[in-house]
Amino acid sequence: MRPAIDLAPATPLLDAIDAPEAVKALPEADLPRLAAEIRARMVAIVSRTGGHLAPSLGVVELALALCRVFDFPQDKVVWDVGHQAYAWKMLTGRNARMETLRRFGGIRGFPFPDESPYDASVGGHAGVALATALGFAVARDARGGREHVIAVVGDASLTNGISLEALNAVRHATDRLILVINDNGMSISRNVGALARLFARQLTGLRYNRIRAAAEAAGHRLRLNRTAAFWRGLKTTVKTLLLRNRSAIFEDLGLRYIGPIDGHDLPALCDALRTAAEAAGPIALHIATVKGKGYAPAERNPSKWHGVGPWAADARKNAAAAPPAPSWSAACGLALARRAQGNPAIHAITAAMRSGTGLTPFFRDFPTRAHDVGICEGYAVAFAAGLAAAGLRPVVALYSTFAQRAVDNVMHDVCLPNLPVVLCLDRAGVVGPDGPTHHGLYDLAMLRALPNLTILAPATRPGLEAALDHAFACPGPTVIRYPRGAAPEGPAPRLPGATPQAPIILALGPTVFWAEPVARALGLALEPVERVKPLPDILRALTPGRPVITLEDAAAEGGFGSAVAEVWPGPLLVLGWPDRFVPQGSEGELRAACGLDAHGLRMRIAAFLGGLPGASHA
Ligand SMILES: Cc1ncc(C[n+]2csc(CCOP(=O)(O)OP(=O)(O)O)c2C)c(N)n1
Repeated sequence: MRPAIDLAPATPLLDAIDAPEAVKALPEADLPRLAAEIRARMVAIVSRTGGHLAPSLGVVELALALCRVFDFPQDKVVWDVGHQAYAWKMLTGRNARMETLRRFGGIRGFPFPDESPYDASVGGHAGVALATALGFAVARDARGGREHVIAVVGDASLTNGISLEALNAVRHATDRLILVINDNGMSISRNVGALARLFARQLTGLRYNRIRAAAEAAGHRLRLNRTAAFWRGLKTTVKTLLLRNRSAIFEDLGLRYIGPIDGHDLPALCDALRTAAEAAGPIALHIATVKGKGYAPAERNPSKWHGVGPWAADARKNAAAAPPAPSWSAACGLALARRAQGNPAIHAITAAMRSGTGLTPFFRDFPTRAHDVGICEGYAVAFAAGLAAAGLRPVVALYSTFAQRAVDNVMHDVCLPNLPVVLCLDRAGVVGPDGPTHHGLYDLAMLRALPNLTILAPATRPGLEAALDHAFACPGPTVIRYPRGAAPEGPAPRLPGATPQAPIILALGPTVFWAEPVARALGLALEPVERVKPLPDILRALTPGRPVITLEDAAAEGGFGSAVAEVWPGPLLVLGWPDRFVPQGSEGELRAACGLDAHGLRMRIAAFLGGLPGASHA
C-alpha cells in the first residue's frame, strides 16, 4: 500500500535555502528537519513528474553534509550518473523550479553545468565521475589551486571499467581527491560481482554499529546517565576507531580508507568529510546508505522505485492515455525466452538492466544461461564474443545510449571475427523525460560503417519476432533496434502511391506510424523499412528520379537516410533528429520542437516537393 502523499508539504526551512551557504548558516539542530522537508518535497514532486526517487532519497544527508563542509561552487562535486542529485539541486538554488523536473524546458533529471554553476559536469552515464574528478584535481594541481574535488560514486557504478581505470590512476595523478562511495548494496537491481561481495562484507562488519551496540550495552550495565555529553564523547571514540578501519583494496591502490560510515548520520558524515578534506593523499570515504530512505514503499522495494513514472492521482489520469500494448522491451524478453526454450545455445546478457530490457522472464526460466555483468557494456559485448566463438548464441540487450560504451567491442571483438552475436538495442530513439544523456539517437551513425554487421529496425511486435529469427539464423552479428514504449501489433501501413513516380516515404521501423497520416494527407507512397544494413531491396526497385523521403527515429546525420543518400541518385529528403542534442520532454513535445510531428513533417515534405523542378505535388 502506498501511503497518502502530501502534494504540497510545508517546507519553511528549505524555502529559505537559496545556496549551500544558507545550509552552513543553519543551526545543527535544524538539519534533521531540513532533511525531512527535502524528502517530503522530493516525494511530492516525483509523484507528479516521475524520476529517480530511491537513489535521490538515499543521499539527502550526504548533500547536506557536503554543503556544510565544503565551499561550492569553488569546490567541485561530481555525482556519478547524477540521478541521485535531486537534493543537491534543491540546495543549490533550484528548489523553486523543481516542479518542472524532467519536463520540457524544466530542471533536468541529471546534473548539467549549463543549468547551474554548482553542477561540475554532465551526469547520466555511469562510471565517469572519478575520472572527471581526477581531471578537475590534476588541473587544479597544475595551476596551484587549493579547492577540493569530490567524486560521489555508487557501489554499482564503482564496478564499471572506467571507474576502475580511474582508481588505478588516482595515486599517480594527485595528492588531493575525495572519493565518496555511496554504498546501498543496490544497482537498479541488487548489485552483482566480487566488489559487491567485498562491500557487503565490509558493511556486515560495520564496526560503528558493533561498537555502538557494545557501548550501549555497557552503558546499560553501568546504569550510566546518557547525557548529550556522554553520547558526544561516545561518538568521538567510535569515530576515532572508525577512521582507523582498513580496506586493503583501497589502501593497496594508494587511497586512504574511511568507513564504513552510516550515511544518514549527519554529524558523523560531516566529521568524516572534514577528516577527508584535511587528509594528506587521496581518500576513499565509504558510506552506507539506504536506497529509498524515508519513503516506506521505496525502502521496501528500491528496485521498483529506482526510476518511476508519475503515480499521483492527477498525474496518473494524464498518463492513462498511453496505449495498453506490451512494451518493446517486454516483447523482446518474452520472444527471447520462447526461443531459448528450444535452443540451449541461447544465452542472454544484461549490463545491470535486467528488468529495463525485459529480461526478467529469461533470468527466471534460464538462470544458468542469463548473465548480469553489472554496469559494464564493453565487457558484456566482449564476453558475448567469447561465448559466440565457443559455439553459443549470445544475445546482449542494452539501451542504445549505453551501448555507445561498447562500440569498439562491437567492431573489434564481434564484427571483425564475424561472430553471431545478437545485440538488442532497446530505447533506440528519443526516450522522453530522461533527456539528451539517454536518447538513443546515435547507434545507427556509430554502427552503420562496421563490416559484417546486419542492422534491423522492426516496425511492429511481429516484425521484432521476425528480426530475432533472422538474427539467430544469421552466421554473423546482428543489431536489432527498437524504441521505448509500446510495440504496435501491426500491420505496418504501406501506401502504394498514385503512380510509380509518386514521391515515396521510406520510414524506418515504427516511424512508419508517424508517416502514415502525413503520407495520406499529401497523397504520397509509403513503404515501411525494417533493415538499414544491408539496405533494403526496395531502393533498387524504385523508378529512377523518383523523389524519396526517408524518416527515422535516430540522428539524421549518419543514419538510415545517410545510407540512402550514399546510393540514391534522385531527389532525397532525409528526416530524422537534428544535429544538436535533443532536450528532455514528452515524445510529442520533442517531435513538435524538431519538426517531426505530423505538422512539421507535412510542412517539410511539402516544402521539399514544392522545390523540385517541375513540382506539382504538395
Ligand atoms: C553506462 C550506463 N549504463 C547503465 C546505466 C543505467 N543505470 C542508471 S543508475 C544505475 C545503477 C546505479 O547504481 P549505483 O551506482 O550503485 O547508484 P544507486 O542508484 O544505487 O544510487 C544503472 C545501471 C547508466 N546510467 N549508465
